[in-house]
This record gives sequence, C-alpha cells and structure tokens, in this order.
Amino acid sequence: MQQTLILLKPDAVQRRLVGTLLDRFERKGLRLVGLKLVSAGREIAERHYAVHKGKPFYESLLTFLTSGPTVAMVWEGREAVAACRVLMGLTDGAKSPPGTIRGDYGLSVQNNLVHGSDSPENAAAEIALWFRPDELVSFAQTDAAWVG
Ligand code: D4T
Repeated sequence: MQQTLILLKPDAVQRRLVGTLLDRFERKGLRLVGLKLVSAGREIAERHYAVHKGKPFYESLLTFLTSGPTVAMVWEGREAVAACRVLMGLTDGAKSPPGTIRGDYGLSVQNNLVHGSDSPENAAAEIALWFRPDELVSFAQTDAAWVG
C-alpha cells in the first residue's frame, strides 16, 4: 500500500485550519499512520526543500517553514501520492480550483498551507526525513474493503 508525507505548514497551524485540513484526507479514505507537531529547524527545512536550493524563493521558503509549528503526517492508501496531490490542488492558491485545499483556503504561492510528496520515491525519502520508523503505526482499518 502506498504512503505519502503530508505537511500542514505553519500558515495552516497559525490559521487554525489543522482540523479542517486533516478532515479532507481522512474523508477521502486514506489511513493515518503517522502524526506529530514539529517545530522545524533550518536543517530539516533545508533537506526537505533541497531540490529548490539556488532558486530565488529558496531562502524565504526556509524562513516560512521554520517560522512556526508544522503538522507532519503520513497517510496510506491506494494511489496515496496522487490522491493527496489532487486534494491539495495547484501550487498557486489563486489558480487552484475550488474544492481543493489550496483553492478553498488561500491565494498565496508560498503560504499554500500544505505539502504533499510528488512521487512514491520522494515520499519514502521524505517520510524517513520527518519520522523515525517507530513513530509510524500500522493497523487494519475496519472499513478498508469498502473504501480502498
Ligand atoms: P510542495 O512541495 O510544498 O508540496 O509544493 P508544490 O509541489 O505544489 O510546489 P513546488 O515543489 O514547485 O514548490 C515548493 C514550495 O515552494 C513555494 N514556492 C514555489 C514559492 O514560494 N515560490 C515559487 O515561485 C514557487 C514555484 C511553494 C511551494
């Protein structure tokens, strides 16, 4: 079963949207296997956004991600990576369609509320970056046969 890393970024926490946004992933039928509140430091932020190093927005992106608490989550399910990207919407909230998280709750490119892994390979690396193996809980969801 596929897993993906989802971050509810500092703007989501500051705007008291954690419960609202977590609900979107839960209702979709995904299974929550990891969840914690993290005050991300510079090192984890640099590693998480290493692919963007050198881009004009890189430094402000790190400042944003380290500016307050982030909720880190691992969600599991059929096509979890793609399913979560669809729930999130486009990078730019202003261009993201209604019904998506970014389309419904923001106008910003940088303060776009949520991060989701963009491939199963990156998901594995990002989950290992944000969680220790013993922080992930594997369990059988009783309605799995109906939603998976
Ligand atoms: P993440 O990686 O956070 O899930 O977002 P996306 O996958 O949708 O977008 P991305 O990797 O292209 O960008 C990562 C992160 O950088 C911010 N950003 C992006 C920014 O501040 N300015 C920019 O011009 C771009 C392109 C937003 C998300």
